[in-house]
Amino acid sequence: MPENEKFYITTPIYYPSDKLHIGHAYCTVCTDAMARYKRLQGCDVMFLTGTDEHGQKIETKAREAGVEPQEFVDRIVDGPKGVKDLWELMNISNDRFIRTTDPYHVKAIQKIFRAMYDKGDIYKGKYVGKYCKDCEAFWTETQLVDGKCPDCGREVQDAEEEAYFFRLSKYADRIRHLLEDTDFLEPRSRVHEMVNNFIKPGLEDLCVSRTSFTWGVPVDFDPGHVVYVWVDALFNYMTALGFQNDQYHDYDKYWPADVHFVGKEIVRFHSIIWPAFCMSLDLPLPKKVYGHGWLLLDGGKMSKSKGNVVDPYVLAEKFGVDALRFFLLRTFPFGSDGNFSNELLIQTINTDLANDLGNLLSRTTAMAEKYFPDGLPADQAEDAGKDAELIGMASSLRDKYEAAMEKYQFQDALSEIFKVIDRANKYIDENAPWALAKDMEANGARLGRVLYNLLETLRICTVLLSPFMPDTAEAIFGQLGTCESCGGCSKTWESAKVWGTLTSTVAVHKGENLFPRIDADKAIAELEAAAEAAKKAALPALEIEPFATENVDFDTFCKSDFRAVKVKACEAVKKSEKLLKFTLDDGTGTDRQILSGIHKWYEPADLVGKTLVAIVNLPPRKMMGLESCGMLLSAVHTEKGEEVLHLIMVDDAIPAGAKLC
Ligand code: ME8
Repeated sequence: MPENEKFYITTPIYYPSDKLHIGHAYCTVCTDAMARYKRLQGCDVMFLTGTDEHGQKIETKAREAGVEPQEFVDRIVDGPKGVKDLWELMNISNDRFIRTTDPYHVKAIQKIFRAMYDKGDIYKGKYVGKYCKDCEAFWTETQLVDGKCPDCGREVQDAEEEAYFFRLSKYADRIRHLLEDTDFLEPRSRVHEMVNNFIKPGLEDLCVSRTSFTWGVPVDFDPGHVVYVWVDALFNYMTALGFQNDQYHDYDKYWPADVHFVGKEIVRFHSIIWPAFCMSLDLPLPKKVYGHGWLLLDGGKMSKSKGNVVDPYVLAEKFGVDALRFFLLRTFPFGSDGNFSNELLIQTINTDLANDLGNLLSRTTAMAEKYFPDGLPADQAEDAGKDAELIGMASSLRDKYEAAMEKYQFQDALSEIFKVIDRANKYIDENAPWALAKDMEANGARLGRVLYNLLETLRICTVLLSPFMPDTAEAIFGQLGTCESCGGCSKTWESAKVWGTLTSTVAVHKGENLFPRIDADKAIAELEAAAEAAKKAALPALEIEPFATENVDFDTFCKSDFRAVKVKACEAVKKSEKLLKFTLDDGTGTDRQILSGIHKWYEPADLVGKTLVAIVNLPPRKMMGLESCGMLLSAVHTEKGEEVLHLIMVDDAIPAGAKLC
C-alpha cells in the first residue's frame, strides 16, 4: 500500500492550438485516470500539464493572425474553448499548469542553458541542415524520409545559421544502456525504434539555439539567440516544481518524475534528449517514459492541418464527459494506435455502460427499493454454493485491477471490472429475486442477501471505476446508499478489497438512469451533420481565384468582342439541371441564342428585361442539342466552400449592341 508515497506524473505540454481534438484529450485523460488512481491508493500525487508556447510556428501563426505572439497564446490558452477550458470540460484533475511563457520558467531556462554551457556541454558552431517548422525539429539529410520530415511527412526547409550545440553524442553510450538495459522506456517496442533509428546510426550533437526568429527564451549571454524550443519545453517538468526558481518549492519532494506519458512521435525527445540533458546537469533521471499510440481517424493521425479532427466538445455535450473518458480508456490499448469512430464510441457506451453496468445498477436498485424500501433486512441468508463465485471475483478484483493499472493497461483494468459486472448480471438471472419476492416470509432473508451481494459488488466496481468516471462514480455511490452512515469508508481503496464493507441494512435510492441507451443511427446522423457544419464554418468566408500570372497582350485582348445584350426571353433547358436558354437582343435585329449553366443561381423569369454582357465572337457550340452563340459574363467567388455566381448586369440605359471596351 503506497500510502503517502509521492507520485509525480506528467502529460506533454501542449502547443497552443485553437482546435485541440480528441487525440489530444486522449493523453490527458489517460494521465488523469492514472493520477486519480494513485490518489485513490493514498499517494501524494503531483499531476502536471501545461502549454509549450514558444517557437517559430507560434510566431508565424501570431503574425498571420495579426497579433503579438503573447496575445496569441494567451487567447488560446486562457480564452473560451481554449486549452484550460478543454481540461476543465474533461474533468482533468491536474495539480499544476505550466506555461512556458511564465516568467519564472523563462528565467529558469536561461540559468539552465548557461549551466550546460559552463559545463562545456553547449558550444557555439554553425548549423547546416534541415528544419521542420511544424515539428520544431532539426534533421540531417540522412534522417529525412523521401526528403521530408520523418515525423510528420511535411516539407523541410534548408537551415544554416550560427547556433549553439549540445553535446548529445557524448551521452550516446549511457543513453543506449538506459534504453536497452533498464525499463526506462516503455512499451518495449519503442526501445527498438529508438535504438535502431537514432542510436545505431550515431547520435549527432543537437542544435539548441536559433537566430532566425525571436519568439523564444533569449540566451542571456548571447543576444540574438533564442533557446531551442525543446530545451525550453522539456525542462518544464522540473521548473514547474521550482527547479532554478522560487515560484514553487516542490522539486526535492517530487523529482524524479515517476512517469512521463507522451505520444509516440515525441518519444525521441523524451527518451534520448531529455535524459541526456539531465545527465549533463548531473540530475536524477525521470523513472519512466511511456510512449502511447495515436488515435487515428480513417487510418491516419488526427491533425488539424489534415482537417480530420474530432471535436471533444461536441462528443462530451452529446454523450457526457464520463462516457467519453470511459470510451477512450476502455477501447484503446494505451501503447498502440487505435482507430476512432463514432460507431465504436456509441457501441461501447451502449454495450458496457447502458447494457452491462447500467442494467446491473438499475435492476439492483429498482428491486432493492421495491422489496425493501426502508433498507435491507438485518436477517440475511447466505447460500455459499450460489454466492461464492461472485463474492470471490469481486473480492479479488482489486488485485487484478492494480496489476493492470501499474502497467498503465487501462483497457485491461476495465476489462477485469466488466468481467465482474457480467458475472453479477448472471447472478441476478440465476437467483431470480423477483421469484423470491413472491413469498417474502419464506424467502425474505435470502432475497436480502442476494440484493446485498449485488450492491456490494457494484460498490467495489464503482470504487475502482472512480478514476475513470469520477462524477458517475459519485452518482452511483449515491444510488447505492454508500457511506451514508460510514462517512466515506466504503469508497476507499482499502475497502475495494474488503467484501462486506457496505452496511448490511443499507437503503438504496434509485435515481435517474445514468446510462441511457443511444439511438445509434440518429446520433451518427447528428454527429455527421455537426462535423459538416464545423467543416463549413472553418472554411474561409470568402475566396477569390488567384490572379492569372501570365500576361495577355493588348491586341489579343482587343480581339474579344464584348457587347451589351438585353434578355428578351429565358427558359430552363429540358432535361438539364444547369442550363438556361437565353434569347437576346444584341442590337443587330436578329435574335442571338446563348446557353449558360447558371440555373443554380437564377430563375429564368427574373432575368427577362435585364441588360447583360456577352462575348459574341466565340465560335458557336452545341449543348444538349442546342446552339450557343457566345457567352454571358459573370463574376464568381467561393463563400464558405460554396461557389457563388453573379451575372454581370449593366445599366439598362446602355443600348443593346453597345461595345464594351
Ligand atoms: O508534441 N492521438 O505538443 P502537441 C493521440 N509541445 N495523441 C495525440 C494525437 C492523436 N491523434 N494528436 C496529438 C507537443 N497527440 C510538444 C510536447 S513536451 C515537453 C512537448 C498527443 O500539442 C501528442 O502525441 O503537438 C502529444 O503527446 C500531445 O498530444 C501533445 O501534442
